[in-house]
Amino acid sequence: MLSKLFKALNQTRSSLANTFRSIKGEPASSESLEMLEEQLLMADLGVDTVDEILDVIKRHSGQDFESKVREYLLSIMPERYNPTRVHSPTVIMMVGVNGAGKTITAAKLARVYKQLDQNVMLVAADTYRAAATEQLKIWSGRAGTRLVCNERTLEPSAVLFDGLNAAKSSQTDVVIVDTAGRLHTYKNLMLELEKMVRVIQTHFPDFIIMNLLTIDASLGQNSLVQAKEFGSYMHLNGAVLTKLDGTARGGIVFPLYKQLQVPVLFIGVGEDIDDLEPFDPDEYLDGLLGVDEKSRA
Ligand SMILES: Nc1nc2c(ncn2[C@@H]2O[C@H](COP(=O)(O)OP(=O)(O)OP(=O)(O)O)[C@@H](O)[C@H]2O)c(=O)[nH]1
Ligand SMILES: [Mg+2]
Repeated sequence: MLSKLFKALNQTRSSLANTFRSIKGEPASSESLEMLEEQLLMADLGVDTVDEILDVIKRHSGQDFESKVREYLLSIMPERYNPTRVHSPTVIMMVGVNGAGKTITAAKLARVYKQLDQNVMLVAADTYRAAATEQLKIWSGRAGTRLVCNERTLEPSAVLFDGLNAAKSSQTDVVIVDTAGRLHTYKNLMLELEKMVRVIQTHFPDFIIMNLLTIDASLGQNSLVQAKEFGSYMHLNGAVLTKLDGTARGGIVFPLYKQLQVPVLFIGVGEDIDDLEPFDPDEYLDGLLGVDEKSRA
């Protein structure tokens, strides 16, 4: 059976795999290498990684370079993420720009941890967008988890505080906090996030904090700027790459990790509650390069 991740990488793969195939088994011409370079850059793998891939191909020209390329890519990727290793209690802060997929991913994550028999709670700390709490209420129903919200306050730290207090008194393992979308250039909003993290550190020191940046895969290189900026206000433990199913630009995993040391931990592969996968480098490479396509079909 084809995995959801493999399917979600369909568009990225079809542009890359065809180009790889076209230079297979022959001495690579400069024209074909140029075409490959263009495709790899368009898929967001980043200049350094693309240069290195081209070097690997040149070194193995006319031979089976695919396995060498795969070997190289595996060596520069984040490890497989294992959500079963989550510490109890953990608070996951969902941060990112507007519309990246934070709210839906928060609910998808709640579902992942619930299925691992964790006691999970969602916290609606987006006090800016009118319909945000309503949206999370619907999605917490789909995830089958509890939700803490307070529509009478506009102070996200206050909702966070209430949520963590409730989590503490109910032996909650994983608290997932939805926050408002914010542009990384809005200093006051970024400082507000910093404050929320400080509230946890000061008042709830037992909680392990996991700051997760939600990134829309179709935004391309702009995601690196976002990661850098968010990372200057808070330690980013990892990223969730969403909407991989709707883009041919699935390669941002590489520069995020190589340049900024932000590992992708989860991948969003659709709009349903179950459309979230822990990051697995082997599966990801299968999906990206289509190397094992025949054996999987
Ligand atoms: N196809 C696809 N759509 C996604 C995925 N993740 C999120 N979306 C869609 O992206 C849109 C925005 O999702 P939200 O979760 O509301 O995004 P947000 O970051 O909370 O947005 P704000 O709160 O306004 O900042 C919705 O239409 C989602 O269905 C994904 O993995 N695949
Ligand atoms: Mg939201």
